[in-house]
This record gives sequence, structure tokens and C-alpha cells, in this order.
Amino acid sequence: MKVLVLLALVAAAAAADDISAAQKQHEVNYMLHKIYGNIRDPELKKIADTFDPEADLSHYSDGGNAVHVLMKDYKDQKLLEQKHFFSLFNARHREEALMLFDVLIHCKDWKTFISNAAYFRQIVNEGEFVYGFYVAIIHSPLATTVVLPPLYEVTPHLFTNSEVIEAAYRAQQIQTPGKFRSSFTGTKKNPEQRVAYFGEDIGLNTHHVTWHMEFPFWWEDKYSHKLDRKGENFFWVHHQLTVRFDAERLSNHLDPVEELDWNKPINHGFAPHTTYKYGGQFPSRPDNVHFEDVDDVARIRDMIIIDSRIRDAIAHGYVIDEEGKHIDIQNEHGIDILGDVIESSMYSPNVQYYGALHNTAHIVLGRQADPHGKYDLPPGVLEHFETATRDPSFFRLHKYMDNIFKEHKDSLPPYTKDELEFPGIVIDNLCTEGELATYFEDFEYDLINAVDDTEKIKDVPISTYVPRLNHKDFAFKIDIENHNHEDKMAVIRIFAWPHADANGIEFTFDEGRWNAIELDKFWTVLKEGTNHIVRDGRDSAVTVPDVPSFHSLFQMTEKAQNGLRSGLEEFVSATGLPNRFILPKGNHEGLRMDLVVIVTDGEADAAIDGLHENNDFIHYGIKGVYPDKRSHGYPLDRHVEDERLFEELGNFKHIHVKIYNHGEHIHKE
Ligand SMILES: [Cu+2]
Repeated sequence: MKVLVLLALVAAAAAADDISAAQKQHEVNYMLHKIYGNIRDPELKKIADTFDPEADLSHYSDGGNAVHVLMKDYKDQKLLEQKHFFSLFNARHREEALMLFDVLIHCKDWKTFISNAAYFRQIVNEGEFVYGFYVAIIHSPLATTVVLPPLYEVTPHLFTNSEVIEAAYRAQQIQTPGKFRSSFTGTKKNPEQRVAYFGEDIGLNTHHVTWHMEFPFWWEDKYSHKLDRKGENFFWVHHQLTVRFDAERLSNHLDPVEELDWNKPINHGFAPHTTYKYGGQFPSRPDNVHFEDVDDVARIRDMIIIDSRIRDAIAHGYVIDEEGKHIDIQNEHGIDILGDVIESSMYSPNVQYYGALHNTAHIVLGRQADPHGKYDLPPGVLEHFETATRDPSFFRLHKYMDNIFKEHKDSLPPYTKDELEFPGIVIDNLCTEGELATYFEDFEYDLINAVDDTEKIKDVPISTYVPRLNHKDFAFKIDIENHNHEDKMAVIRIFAWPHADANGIEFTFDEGRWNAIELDKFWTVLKEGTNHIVRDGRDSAVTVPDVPSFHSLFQMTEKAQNGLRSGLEEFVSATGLPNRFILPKGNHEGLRMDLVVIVTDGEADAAIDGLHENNDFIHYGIKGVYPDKRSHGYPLDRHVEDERLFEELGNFKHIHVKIYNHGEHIHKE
């Protein structure tokens, strides 16, 4: 969405709104910096103290409706206090955050937008503010150029271990700079610890929370536009997390994750070692807990009923909407409807009947430590998108939902040779340049926003460093022959899946393709004759670069304010997997993977023009449209009855590769 407006309206916006991108960036930085304290920018502070949101309603596209609603609850003292935890899955918390979002999304100009933000930053709960503000910046056409700071530096408590946060407080108290090592939760006695680097990676956490901000379950089109293929995107992004997690497990000699079952105990407990800024410790869950009904949320029996209604819809090939009409899902759009139903989002055609399997399951699972509210514990890690993937049961839950999606996908007819072919196009050769290898490196980030302070106390540098996965440089080399007597627009789709399970038993093609990790997808022009394509792993269109730190954001903004090239435009969207995370870890012996490339008709598959010139937004879409007309995961999303169909295609190539990890760790100190 952001790039859309960026490309199309940049000139018009510049004329209508003469506040420069650099100034906007400066203001956003200061809105989020020291979120638990006063606004540090004197201009913004003045606005916050003097602005009257209801003074001139001509600045709002809804005539000021949203601002009246929020102001009324404020004057009636109904708003959640500050210095209290916020949870998106708490209906009232969410309602308040959305009231703020509603105000911001209806501002007609930036001045009104930022003035409201400054004013309400001093009033609404900090967690609600951060959420409402982030989602508004992501979706508002006024903020297309704005780069949001990394959430792990804005609200570090949700990303960092309690032990490190405590150390940060001590450093602040004694005014001594500190740099603290973060380690992953648990010990080697817990086999799940071997893959903690995945679920606890702050980049993965950021990816997950950002995706849910780009495609919120509560989104309604009245806010501004329709979110294209939202339900299908929900399926795909979580499917990718699921298959990635299994590849990490295999790298570490663990079996693929088991699906969650409402009738069976949750084998693995979890101790999050994470503390709310306000509200105490995140609750822990011991091993082998049997599911219990959660007071005021759901009974396990109801979850099972919803589950069977959804499976019924898949078996019938249609869902029933609120009026009792049948909506056909036996086609390529079925997955989109099913995604809306399972999440569920406001797009679900019948929440009354199909419930909200995913959202309710997150709460039910998150509350198993205190299902009846006896101990007054705050929400669990599964009740925040920032923290959810830390708990291995997140992946069990998503494997369970992924298998429901698979039931549907497997009910569709397999692709035919006719559909898959690209006449005249032959892949002659496929190989990788450079060893596919991963390593760990220490990554440092700022904790200055974790501690309380005032303007009177000088900041001392406080940071933490944490090991994270990265990969060595590599490239895919693809030689393609175009036998047509003209240039052809093509899409190159690259996937890889683990070759065998933890016992060495090889996966069939049909098992493997469902576990395929999407590595890249890009449009290119194939000229007549021979084409040598070298695609750098760092350029993958399904990944994003690291979000710049607060510190570099401040520096880049200053550059931009001085009219210098800042490089900010590279980071306008953080929706996507961090590029350094594109390969699963692998191991000493080399994790055996099947690598496949398929070249399909770029003209026929493109939903918008010019994709061969710019593919940077494939992970979230552009102009409110997902750029690829094909289903997510095409052509591996459908059941494959006979793999020879693929192997005989000229436009398909299948090789075996290994991903290594030689135990290298680049230390900070
Ligand atoms: Cu999610």
C-alpha cells in the first residue's frame, strides 16, 4: 500500500502537503522515542500541550466523528490508564487503540495527523498508543515515506529477557553504561531449546507483529481500502513460518513439530523469562497441561465444534454465509475465504457459525497457566504478536491450522501439464554460487527505551546483544533458453524443501512440495536465445532488510533534513521475513534440501505492470493489489499425484543442495 501511493501520488502529495518527508520522519522518531516518558522534542511537546482535536473539524475526512468518540471516552474517564499493560486480544484495549487509529486515519493533512498523535500520546495508554500509531503510519497515505523504528527498541520489554531488562535498570540507576548479553530461554535439558534461536529471534518477532499490522484481523474496508487476498495471505505467511520451523528442527535433528490437539495434553511447557513493562511476569506453563476451558473466553468443546464446522465446509466445498447462502470454495479463491474464516477477520462471511478459530486459540492457549483467572495473571505470550513465536506451542497451534488448510488445498484438482507449461522456455542449468551456509552473529540493539528516566538525567548507553542467524553470500545461477522468436516476460519462482526427515527417510515429492520454503519470486524479461540469470540471495523479493536502529534512524533523518541522501527509502516497509533469515540453519553434515525453480509466463501472472523493474514489494503487495495473480505457493500449493508431470516440464528444474552450518559465531566481544 505504501509504495502505491509513493509511486502514484508523490508529486501531488508534495504539492498539497509541503511538510517534507524528513520533517515527518523527525516527528515520528520523537513520537516513539522514550514512549514511557514525555515527548522530548520541544515543538511536538508544545503541540501536545496546546492542541485541541475538536477545534476545527474540517481537517477530518469523517467530519470529526472518530475524534468525538475518543474525546468523549476521555472526558468520561473511561480510557485505560497509562502504565498498564496492553493486549490486542483484550476487547476493550483493542477498542481504544482502534479509536485512536480511527482518528489518525481520518486526518486529511499531516499537521492534523501528528498533532492528534502528540495530543493523545499524553492521554491514552502507551501500548494502545504504539499500536494505533504504528498501524496508522503503515496505512495512512500521508505517511508513505515514513520508516517506523524497530519495535524491539520502542518497547524492548516484549522482546528482551527479564534478566537483561533488570540489568538495564541497574545500569541506569548507577549511571554506568552497560552492554548485556541476552541468551535464549531454557537449558540444554530441553530439546526445544535447540530451536529457540528461531522463535525468539527479534527479527522474526518483528516480522510477525508487522505482518499483523499490515493485515489486521479487525480491519474493515471503511477505513480506506480493501486488503487484497488477506485471508490467503494469512494462510501463506503462517504456512511459511510453519515449514521454516520444521526445517530448523530438522537442522537440529528434531522431528517436525506435532500439531496441537484439543483432546491431548500440551507436552511442552514454556517459561518465557519475559516481563511486562507494567503488569509483572508473563505467565509460565508447565509440561503436559491438559486443556481447560477458559472463563469468559471459550470452552474446549466449542473449539472442537468450530473445528468440525470448518472441516465440514472443506468437505462440502462451500462455506455458508450469514444469510445461509453457499459460497463456493472449490476454486483458487477458496483459500482466501477459508483464511478469513479461520483467523477470523472481519472479512469472514459468518463469524457466528465458524467462530474465530485462530484468534480464540491464541487466547485459550495463552491462558492455560491460569484458565479461571484465579491468580490474576496478565495475558500470556501467545496473546501478543510480538511474543507469540517464543512459545513452541505457537508452532503446534499453527501446524494444526496449517493441516486444516492442507485438507482444503488437497481437495482441489492438481495442476495440469497445460497449465504449468511455458512453451519455448527451457531451463538448461540450475546451480548455486557460493556454499549455502549459515552462521550466528551477535546483534546489538539499544535498551535506552526500556528504562525510566526524566529529561534531567543524562542518558547512559545501555544495550544488549543477542545471537542471531545469518547466511553467507550466495546466488542462484539459472540458465534459461528462450526458443520463442521474441522476448518473453517471465516469473522465476524458487523454492526449497528438506529432503528427508530426522530419521533419514526421504520425503516424496508430494510431501516435500507442501513443506517448500519460498526463497524468491521475481519478474524478468527473457530475451530470445540464451539467458544467464544470477540472482543474489540478498535480493530476494520475499524478504526485507533489517529495520534501521533508532540511532541510525535519527542520523539518517538528520541527513535528510540537511538535504543529503539518507537511504531511508530502502526501509519503507518491514513486512517480510528478514533477509538474513532466508535459509534454514542447516548443520555440520549439510542439511539435504531439494531446490526447485519454475519459470512461468510473467505476462499472464502479473496483476500489475512493470514488475520486472521493481519487485521490492512482493511480500506485501502494491496499490492495494497483490502483484502475482497466481495462488501463494504456486505451483507447489496443489496436490501432486505424479511428480513426472513436473520433471518432464522444460520450464522446471530440480536439484539437490546442502545447507551447512560450521558452528561459526561472530562475537561482539
Ligand atoms: Cu500470526
